[in-house]
Amino acid sequence: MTEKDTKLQNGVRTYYKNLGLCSFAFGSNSAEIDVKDGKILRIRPLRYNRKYKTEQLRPWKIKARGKTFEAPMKSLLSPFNYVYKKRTYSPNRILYPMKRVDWDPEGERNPQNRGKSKFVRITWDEAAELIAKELKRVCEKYGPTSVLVQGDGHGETKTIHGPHGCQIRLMELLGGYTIQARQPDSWEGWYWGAKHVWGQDPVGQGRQANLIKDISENTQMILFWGCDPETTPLAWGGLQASRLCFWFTELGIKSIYICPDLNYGAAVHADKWIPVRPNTDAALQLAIAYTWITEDTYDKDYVATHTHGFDEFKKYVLGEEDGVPKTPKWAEDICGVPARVIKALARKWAREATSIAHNNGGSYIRSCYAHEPGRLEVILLGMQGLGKPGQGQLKLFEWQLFSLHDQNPMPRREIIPSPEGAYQGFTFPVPKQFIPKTLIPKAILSDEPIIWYGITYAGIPKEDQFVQYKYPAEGCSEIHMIWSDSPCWSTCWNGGNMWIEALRSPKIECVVMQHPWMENDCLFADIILPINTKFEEEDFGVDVLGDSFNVVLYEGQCIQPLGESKSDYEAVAEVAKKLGLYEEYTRGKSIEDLIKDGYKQSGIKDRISYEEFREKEYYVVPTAEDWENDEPGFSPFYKDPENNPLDTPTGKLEFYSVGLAENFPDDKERPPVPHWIPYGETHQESLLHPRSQKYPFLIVSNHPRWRCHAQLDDIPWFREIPTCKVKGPDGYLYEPVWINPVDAKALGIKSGDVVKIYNDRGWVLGGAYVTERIMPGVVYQDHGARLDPILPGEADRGGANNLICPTNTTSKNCAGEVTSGYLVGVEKVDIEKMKKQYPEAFNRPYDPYYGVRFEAWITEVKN
Ligand SMILES: Nc1nc2c(c(=O)[nH]1)N[C@H]1C(S)=C(S)[C@@H](COP(=O)(O)OP(=O)(O)OC[C@H]3O[C@@H](n4cnc5c(=O)[nH]c(N)nc54)[C@H](O)[C@@H]3O)O[C@H]1N2
Ligand SMILES: Nc1nc2c(c(=O)[nH]1)N[C@H]1C(S)=C(S)[C@@H](COP(=O)(O)OP(=O)(O)OC[C@H]3O[C@@H](n4cnc5c(=O)[nH]c(N)nc54)[C@H](O)[C@@H]3O)O[C@H]1N2
Ligand SMILES: [Mo]
Repeated sequence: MTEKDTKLQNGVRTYYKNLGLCSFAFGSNSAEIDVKDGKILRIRPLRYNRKYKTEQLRPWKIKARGKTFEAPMKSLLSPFNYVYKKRTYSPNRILYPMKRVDWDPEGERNPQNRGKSKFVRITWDEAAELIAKELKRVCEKYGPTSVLVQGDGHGETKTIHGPHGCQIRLMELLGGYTIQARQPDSWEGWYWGAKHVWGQDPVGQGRQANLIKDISENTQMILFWGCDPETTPLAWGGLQASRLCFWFTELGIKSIYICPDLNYGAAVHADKWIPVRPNTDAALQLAIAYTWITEDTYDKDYVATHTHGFDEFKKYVLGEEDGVPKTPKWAEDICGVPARVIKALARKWAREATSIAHNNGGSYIRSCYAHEPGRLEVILLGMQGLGKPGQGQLKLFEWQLFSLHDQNPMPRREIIPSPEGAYQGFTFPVPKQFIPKTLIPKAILSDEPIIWYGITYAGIPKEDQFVQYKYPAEGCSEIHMIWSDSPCWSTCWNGGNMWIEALRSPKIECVVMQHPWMENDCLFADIILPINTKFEEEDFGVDVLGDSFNVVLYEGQCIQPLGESKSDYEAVAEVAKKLGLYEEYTRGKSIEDLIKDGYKQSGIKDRISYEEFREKEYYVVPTAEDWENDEPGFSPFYKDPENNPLDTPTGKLEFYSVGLAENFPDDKERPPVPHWIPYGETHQESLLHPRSQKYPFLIVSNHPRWRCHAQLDDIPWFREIPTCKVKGPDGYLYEPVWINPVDAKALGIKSGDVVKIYNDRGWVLGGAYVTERIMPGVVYQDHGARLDPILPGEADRGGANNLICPTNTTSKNCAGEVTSGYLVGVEKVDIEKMKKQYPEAFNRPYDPYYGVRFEAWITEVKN
């Protein structure tokens, strides 16, 4: 009997896996996977004390106001985890390598047909040979920097089988490459803005240590400002945030939600919902500051000792700079919040210990000029004494990011284990040539060199934002080949239609994509490699981003790889073999060697032996004994700013940014003191701009309730839910578009109608969902829907609204993405007429449970 057999119970073998969709080896959501007869039976929470004694784990307890909040003894999985077997067995899985029918490396390459022509099955041997040959050819002709590696993105949390960036290791052996540098998309407003007020490298969000205890004891009001604790923690935080919100209410803390939509968190937890027009928060914030200044209700002593440049800020707020006092009435007309509500909010905030809660900040920190509301929020917190008991900026998930203890608001765990020893995916070194992800289409399409500031990786110190970079870099080539393992740029980044144009450019001679599912950018590839899911491989994992405990896992192989699929690590290895670089690529290490390396460098080797770790298959890190002593949030700075300075040029909260003033003195779009900027040189996406006559709505494009970005759009259990998809009159399941009844009436739209959202960058369809949960003048459609092109580069049936979001970045000198809060028009569509107009797009083989069928894209049917 093998070791595995001895663990069978009723024919069921249980495996342990980290099911977060965060990737980069970090994740959360440890689960138990039950497997029977080679198939996944069910997915369940990990029981921490299944193999460890409860007291060994030292489960934390938070006691406040006579009540107790405790660590649960099982992981708090999200719906995304329970359904993941559906994703594994999805009919959209790519099960063998493929080649585009009219891409001939020896003859016509037909780049203009990418996204139109279909695919034909080839063998792994042929695919690896084709890729190796193309790599050699372009490297000889143009140099290795002509290969663009798209090796970033979220995805399955894999370590050895790194979901992204495995090709980087091979390209390094070939002498170089160009990397798509992923800008800090989750945190644009904090990164380009807040950092210049309070430092807080690398991300720009506030210090988190022990904030849950502090808030539980001291806070009277929490502002959930652009925050949905019932939705966005689902992807890799689980349900701890939800539990926390119930706990706050139990304690009598008031929950105020400030957002254009009554989001899912607000629907359950809000004491009050304050609807605000998308990306007009800066006006609201300025009016709050105005109220405090004119009513003399801000903390003057704190401002005197802890901040820099208040007078400059005050001048702007009072209208001494531009003749416009930023009164609540002034703000009302811009942001839609009645002046009396603004005043009431400002007064309550001045009276009560208030914290602001975020997941990552909401879509307004991913909109035009997002650095302005990002900076203003920190300034408001500062005006009331940031760091006083109960006054902080709380992050409701993604704890211990960048392996920092002070990023965790929950009781500290003894260690933050590291996956590094085993990790084979994306690596950090910046190669000779890189391009911010937001600028990739422009870089490819432009005949001139392009310039920007900052390396833009999420973890770079703020001083780098003052350094200018260029493409093509000195001594480097233009891009002629693309190798992507994250083929969802079109539905996830800024201006997908422009990206499609770039993919079809004759400059691009070869496009290789590796992915588990036939989706999105895959449709535009020349060669496709089939990738498997984490259930199909053995791996090493750590769980540190959420929940109650940190966990280290030996992740056994649950099932055999489906079809001919391989992991990304193995797929690149096939190409390495053809180039004679297999040994160098794997450094002679087996998977078992890498698991051992992972264990050795994870930080747990003095806590549990390798044998016991392999026997138990997971290790739970106990709560630190002295966690209650950790100083919460900004308390050290509040108590003693001289000895605990911030990481800013003056060491203080900079209402006037010294770094920005020195480096960009003439930047009207990010001046030293934050401003309300409705439009400017870079963006004209405001209702105050004449463009709004043509496109009279602002769109909110949130992180999807029922997906993780581009992931999970083919889950039948979700697709049945009315807020997941809206069934059109033609039976197609459209991506919902929320419209207020007032607007719906004016436009003659009712729930279930197919609508078109459009602007000068193209149009996408959606299914109308008429509801008062969205404020008038605003429409809401989640981001990341799966592409179903009507006219590639112009129109889409799937509802991938990123195709039509702005192509310009946050502002002139900030290369961040703008993906929400922009202008669109909305109208009802006659679907029968449209069907006749675009018969090819509307007659694709389709299954409501999964979406467009795999067969739509291939010339031969499977089997
Ligand atoms: N409209 C709008 N757009 C936004 C935002 C917004 O708020 N609104 N937010 C932005 C933010 S914060 C983010 S983080 C981005 C997210 O953008 P991404 O991180 O790019 O999106 P994901 O869909 O999570 O993942 C990337 C891809 O990896 C694939 N993948 C998963 N596992 C594997 C694997 O093991 N191997 C391979 N090869 N592929 C795998 C997925 O299927 C998907 O295609 O979107 C940004 N775009
Ligand atoms: N279910 C699910 N969970 C996810 C993800 C996912 O794709 N799906 N993605 C993960 C990733 S990568 C990230 S970065 C985080 C993102 O986490 P967040 O940044 O919190 O997510 P968002 O959905 O962008 O915004 C949250 C809320 O902000 C509000 N909002 C939108 N626009 C505005 C505005 O202009 N002003 C104000 N005041 N409020 C606004 C909306 O009510 C929205 O529900 O989520 C992570 N978790
Ligand atoms: Mo993100």
